[in-house]
Amino acid sequence: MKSGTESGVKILALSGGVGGAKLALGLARVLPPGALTVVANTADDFEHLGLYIAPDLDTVMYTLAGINDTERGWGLAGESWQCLDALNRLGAERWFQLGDRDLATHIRRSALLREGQNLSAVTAQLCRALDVTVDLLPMSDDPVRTLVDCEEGELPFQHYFVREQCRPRVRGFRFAGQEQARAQPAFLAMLTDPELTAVIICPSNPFVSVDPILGLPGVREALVASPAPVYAVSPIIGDRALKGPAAKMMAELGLPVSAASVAAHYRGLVDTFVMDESDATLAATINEPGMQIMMAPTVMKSLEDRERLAQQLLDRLQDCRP
Ligand code: FO1
Repeated sequence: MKSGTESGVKILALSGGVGGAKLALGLARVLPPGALTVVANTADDFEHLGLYIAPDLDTVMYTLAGINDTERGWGLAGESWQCLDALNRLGAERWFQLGDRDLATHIRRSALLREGQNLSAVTAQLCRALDVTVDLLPMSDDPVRTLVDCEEGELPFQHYFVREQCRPRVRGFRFAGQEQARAQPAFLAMLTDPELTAVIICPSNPFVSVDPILGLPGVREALVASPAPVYAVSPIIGDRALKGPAAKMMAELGLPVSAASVAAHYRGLVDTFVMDESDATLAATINEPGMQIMMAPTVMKSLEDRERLAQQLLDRLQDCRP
């Protein structure tokens, strides 16, 4: 098969953690080499036990490397927890589970960052070491941090998500540092590339995984201006999120819990909104200006499911090409 650059196909996928990583893997497997760039959310990164942790970036990296724990959704397969146990014995907190092998990633990344490399360079180095051939970029090399406004006040994202198990009722979100941050330069260059084939917003949480990326200076404007079609796959099917707290957040924000709310969230930005085929009745009621609806099987349990959804997106792109 011709490589991505030879074939001229250039797909840009925007991803959060688990759900996004599944589609990213499907795309990686059906696209020619070099055709896919994945931009991952880094607003849920944080410093913990003295290390720089990048959960979404790592979930995508481990998934693309085929070494992720598919049951848990995050971390590495076949993990052990001896270091965390030992740290805990020495008085360290253990609410955030860092496995022994996963810790190697955080130790190495933290050291390289301390030496002065930026997150993009470090990510590229880790990906090379793990034989990830897809271009994986952090959304920015600058710090952006999600703060969850909830009944307890403003909580850093991982405190809300992992330590508090998403229990507090949310009122809104703030992305500290977003206005000053620069979108990763290769990401921004792709958005303004006239040769870009398509942008695919993966089935990730629109509020805390995709909005941190879209809100970076210049990104929304570039997406709107880009002649490339923008696809978004709904992470909500029926009245449930495939994974994580998206449905709970929607309800607490006073929005109807359905893919229609996700479509409304992406109004003016997305050309084709992809909904699960089980939501056909709802799909008929969605009338967002400029937005087409595509029905597809979006539940990705197996590798075949991931590849099938990816292939259907590419087939649709092919059909719609002038
Ligand atoms: N999620 C959890 O629910 N509990 C954990 O202890 C946990 C640890 C963890 C360690 C490394 C990593 O890369 C991810 C980890 N996650 C954990 C997942 C992660 O915090 C969230 O899934 C994302 O931040 C939301 O996209």
